[in-house]
Amino acid sequence: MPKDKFFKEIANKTHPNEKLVATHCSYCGMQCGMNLRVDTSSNKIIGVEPRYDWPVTLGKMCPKGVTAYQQTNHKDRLLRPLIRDDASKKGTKEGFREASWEEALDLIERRFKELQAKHGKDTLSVFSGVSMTNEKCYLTGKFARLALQTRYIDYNGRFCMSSAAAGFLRTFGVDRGSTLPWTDLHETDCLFIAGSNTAECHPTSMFRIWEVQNRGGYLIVVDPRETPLARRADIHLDLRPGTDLALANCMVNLIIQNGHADKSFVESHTNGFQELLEVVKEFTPEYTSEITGVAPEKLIRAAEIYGKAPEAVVMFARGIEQQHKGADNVSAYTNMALVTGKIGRPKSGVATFTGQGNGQGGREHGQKSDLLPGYRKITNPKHVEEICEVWGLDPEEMPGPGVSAYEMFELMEQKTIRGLYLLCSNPVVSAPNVNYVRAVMKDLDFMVCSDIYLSESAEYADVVLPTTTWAEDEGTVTNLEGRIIKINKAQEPVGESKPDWQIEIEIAERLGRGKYFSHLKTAKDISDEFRLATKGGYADYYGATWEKIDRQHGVFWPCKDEADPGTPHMFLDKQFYHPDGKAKLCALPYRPPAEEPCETYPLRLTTGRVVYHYLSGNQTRRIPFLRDMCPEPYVEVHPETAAAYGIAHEEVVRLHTRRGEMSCKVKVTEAIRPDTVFVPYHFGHDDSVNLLTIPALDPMSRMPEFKACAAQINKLESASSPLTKATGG
Ligand SMILES: Nc1nc2c(c(=O)[nH]1)N[C@H]1C(S)=C(S)[C@@H](COP(=O)(O)OP(=O)(O)OC[C@H]3O[C@@H](n4cnc5c(=O)[nH]c(N)nc54)[C@H](O)[C@@H]3O)O[C@H]1N2
Ligand SMILES: Nc1nc2c(c(=O)[nH]1)N[C@H]1C(S)=C(S)[C@@H](COP(=O)(O)OP(=O)(O)OC[C@H]3O[C@@H](n4cnc5c(=O)[nH]c(N)nc54)[C@H](O)[C@@H]3O)O[C@H]1N2
Ligand code: SF4
Ligand SMILES: [Mo]
Repeated sequence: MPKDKFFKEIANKTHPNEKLVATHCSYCGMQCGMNLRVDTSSNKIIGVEPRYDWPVTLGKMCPKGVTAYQQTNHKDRLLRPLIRDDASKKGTKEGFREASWEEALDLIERRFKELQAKHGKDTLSVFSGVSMTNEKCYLTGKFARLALQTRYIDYNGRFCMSSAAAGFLRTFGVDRGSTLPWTDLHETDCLFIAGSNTAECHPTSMFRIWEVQNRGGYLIVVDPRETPLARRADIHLDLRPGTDLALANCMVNLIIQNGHADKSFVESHTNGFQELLEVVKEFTPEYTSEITGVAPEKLIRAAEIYGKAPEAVVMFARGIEQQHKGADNVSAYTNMALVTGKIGRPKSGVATFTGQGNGQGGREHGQKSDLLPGYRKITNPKHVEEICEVWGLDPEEMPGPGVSAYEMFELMEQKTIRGLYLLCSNPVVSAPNVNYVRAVMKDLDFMVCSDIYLSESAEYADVVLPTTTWAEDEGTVTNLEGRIIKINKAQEPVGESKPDWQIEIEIAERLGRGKYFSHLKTAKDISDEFRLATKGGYADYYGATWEKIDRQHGVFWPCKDEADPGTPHMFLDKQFYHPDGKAKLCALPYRPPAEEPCETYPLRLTTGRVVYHYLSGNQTRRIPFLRDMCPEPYVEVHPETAAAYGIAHEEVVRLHTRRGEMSCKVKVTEAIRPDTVFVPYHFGHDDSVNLLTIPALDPMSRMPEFKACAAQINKLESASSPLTKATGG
């Protein structure tokens, strides 16, 4: 009996009063397969089971995944719209009252129209996120450009995947996060993983990574902390935060010196080798060790192992990307694969661990300030014409490019932007330098927030709209492999909540723009228009019908038509997406982090995640098990550093940077460099480490440098020293 059928039959037999809805997790880019258990008398979700038939994750899930189902019928769900009557209470949970949809939408219509009449169309902005289906992401881009008619839209992927996107675009001419399917990973001979806490952030990748080692292959990890992944590594390159560019250049230099470059591949399929050689030759193990703090012998050994491995995959995540040279880091690590020709074939390649559930699809179809569906450029007249044809729009009417996520806040401060439609993001927790972000959001003329719960950001809104969880609607998302998969609806929306696409269409109609939206009655209608809008773009989804996704366990883009099965492996024909078909080797001189430690701020602060929480924590902090396991932020400090400052394990300390301050408990651990401290960022209000982070943006990707800034740590009794007062936020 075929495996799928076997499991389907078991499911039906063992659950007489339940139905199972095959779907995927709401959270990270792994998109683990799961069956939601639905009680057939109440039609409510009551639990979850793993999906063994899902080829990527084979029945595995992490602590967030097994509790994700608890979100939908959670007591904190927003059930009706809220209107703020008391503007003086902005920035708190107070001052709201429940309202009907009619009243809430009337108010939005009136305020949007007033603002635009007075200040022009571009006075409104959209800030969105990618925990939404492709259909919603697509519609949100269309909503900004056609309903609000504004140029200002950007999204939380700017804080997440934008450096990977910019680096891949420059190197390959295309941005698909992985050049190969995950089902290849365990068969490679060497995994070189930089800046990824895989065991906590993409836990269901781990069985493949361990399998590489079990088969005699190697794991090399680059991380300032000894994460669970680094602990298992054959080599752990424990660098100083923000110094990856030097380390990557050193790897390439040694690979070439060791004779492990593939000369014929380099000649036939790449440009820029001579320039690369000029830049990397300076990065000897000794010089690189001075910059990175990694022992020269370890650098030598790592380059040798990667260079010799018959098949190898270079992987990375936000550790290297969330730097003000994140796009350069991406291209620099990708140089390793290109110089050795270990790309464009099974079991070898390059992959970034895409973050959010739809971090890949959500960045391709028009939520980014300069992009239109199918990864088309809004600055390219031909691309604009192609989309206008689908939308029935005069190209003259297409708004131009906007600005990046953090830069939108700067335009709010300057009053270029006065209105905000925020959905699917919680920037007062997750943007850098949140003291500033909170101040400008408080000062907006009018703000709408759509969420499933009252988030910290919703506290700044004038109108809060209740929307649906991932389990109350259907559509597609694109996982970290570039595989388009189907999310299925398990229950009806709670209370009066509505899917984001429906809310956007209703607002569009009220703004007199219904002719572009009213034909879209269901998620499937949007899917059909969306696939058509991507046709001919390089992120082509046209052939990825829902029926094909079901039949094939997902469809990898590009997928041009009904006959095309999709593209699990990129570049098999050694054709890259630049006009000459070659990939670009990038020569990238080293630059230090934007803010280096100094006498006043002597430590390097880096930030990131724990396994129990997701992003701003607005979802996971409400799940009892996850909250109990990690109730509050903490700072990881090396024992030597703790001793030097006279601070003890679990003592509460105050952290300061040039932008702000926060208190939290100390976790003394040897799993971090003595010159570095780490704080997870999943907490709101005074517990947000983004009070401290620096908004230094990468010039190419506009990614903030979440991963490195200069900080001081103080015992509590000295926390209000003159120094602190002079510099605190
Ligand atoms: N549990 C959990 N899983 C998640 C998420 C979550 O919030 N929680 N979020 C999802 C999302 S959206 C994302 S983007 C991904 C993020 O996934 P990851 O990028 O794996 O997570 P981070 O914790 O941000 O950072 C990864 C590692 O980078 C290291 N690092 C810090 N500075 C540097 C540096 O300068 N160089 C190098 N080489 N490493 C450095 C940190 O020590 C950390 O171990 O996870 C996804 N999965
Ligand atoms: N210091 C520091 N800061 C960081 C990072 C870091 O490593 N360090 N990482 C950055 C990264 S990689 C990311 S991805 C960002 C993410 O940061 P955010 O964009 O703030 O991410 P979330 O917490 O997922 O916010 C999503 C919000 O939308 C709600 N929501 C969920 N589903 C839906 C839906 O379908 N519709 C609507 N309307 N709402 C929904 C959730 O309840 C939540 O309030 O944070 C960034 N910030
Ligand atoms: S690994 Fe990611 S997708 Fe899988 S269960 Fe955990 S959070 Fe969900
Ligand atoms: Mo992310």
